[in-house]
Amino acid sequence: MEKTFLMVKPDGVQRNLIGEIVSRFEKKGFQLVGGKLMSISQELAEEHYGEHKERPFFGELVDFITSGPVFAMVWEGENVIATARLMMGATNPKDAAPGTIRGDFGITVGKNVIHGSDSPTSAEREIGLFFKEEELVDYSKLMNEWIN
Ligand code: DAT
Ligand code: MG
Repeated sequence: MEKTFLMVKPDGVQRNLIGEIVSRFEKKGFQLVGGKLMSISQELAEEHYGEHKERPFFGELVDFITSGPVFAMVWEGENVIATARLMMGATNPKDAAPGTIRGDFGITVGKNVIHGSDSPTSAEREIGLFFKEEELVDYSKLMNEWIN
């Protein structure tokens, strides 16, 4: 089953949005298979956002993501990578539709509440960066029969 890496960013944690965000993915029908509150080191931040190394906002991005705890998660479900991106909304909250997480809770691109993997390749890479194999739990819920 497809898995993705999602993370409530430091602004989302400070604003008490962990529960709201987890709740949206639970209600959608996706399954939480791993989650932890953690601080991101400078090294992990630079690795995670490596694709943006040359961008002018890279320093700001790394400073922000290491500025406070984040809530890192792995979610599982059919098409969860693309669907989670839709549920997050556009990168810049000013372009994110109402009803999406960024559309409902964000205002500026710097502090956009949530991160989500953008492809199967990045999902696998990011899950591996943040979680050990033994931190992911394989289980099934009877509820799945009513969703799929
Ligand atoms: P996303 O988080 O939607 O995958 P991204 O990978 O293009 O977006 O960029 C990663 C993060 O970098 C994004 O969530 C917020 C920040 N960012 C992106 N574009 C920016 C910009 N033009 N100015 C400042 N921060 C930016
Ligand atoms: Mg991205």
